[in-house]
Amino acid sequence: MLFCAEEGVAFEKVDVDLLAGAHLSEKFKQINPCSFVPVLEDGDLRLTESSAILKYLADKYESKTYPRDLKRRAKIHEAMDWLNTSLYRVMGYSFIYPQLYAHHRHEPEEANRATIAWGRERTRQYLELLDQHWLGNRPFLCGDELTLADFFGAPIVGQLDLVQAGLAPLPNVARWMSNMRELKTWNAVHAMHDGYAASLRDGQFVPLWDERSGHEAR
Ligand SMILES: N[C@@H](CCC(=O)N[C@@H](CS)C(=O)NCC(=O)O)C(=O)O
Repeated sequence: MLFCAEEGVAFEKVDVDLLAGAHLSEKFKQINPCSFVPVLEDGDLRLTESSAILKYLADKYESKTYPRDLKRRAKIHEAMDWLNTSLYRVMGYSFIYPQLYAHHRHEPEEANRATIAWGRERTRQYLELLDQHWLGNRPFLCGDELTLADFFGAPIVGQLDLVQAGLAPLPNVARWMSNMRELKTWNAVHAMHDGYAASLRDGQFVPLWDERSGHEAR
């Protein structure tokens, strides 16, 4: 949605109420048997997997953020693959989601706590890699220019808002996220996310950082 908003790609949005389990319904499984959003429908094309959808749209609309040069593209794919298969897997499915969503909780409660403790350690390691290796002192994930990898990665990292985990111990990630949050459509695209985060304000979550690190900073 952020990519489409920034690049002026018009689309019709169909909400799927994950909290009500709409993605698990037979009706939705006809559309995506894997029960995940997002799904793109473009004429006779039905496409799942967020990374594949972004690449398709960027190619279709010849976005500058997805240069055709073979080696630059390879680096964009590398960052997107790492974000999707490493950072997002542990941060989403082993740290954030088991704290938020009933259908991602492990049973018994002790197993859930252990999953979150494991996910917390791994999330910290991966966020430190994002800070020091993937970003370093570069403005964006693949260098000086905003690319598709930033569109993919920043909303993933933004999910830390939901469990009130800040970025204070990660100066490069904090700087990058603050630049991404300056994109002209960021706030509009994230209105629902921000409302959800606000509704969780009184929740008790496992702190990602030790108290001293100051987990308040966004
Ligand atoms: N590999 C899929 C994963 C997508 C994914 O995890 N989507 C989440 C929402 S962000 C979802 O649909 N979750 C369903 C659930 O939590 O059961 C992709 O990249 O599109």
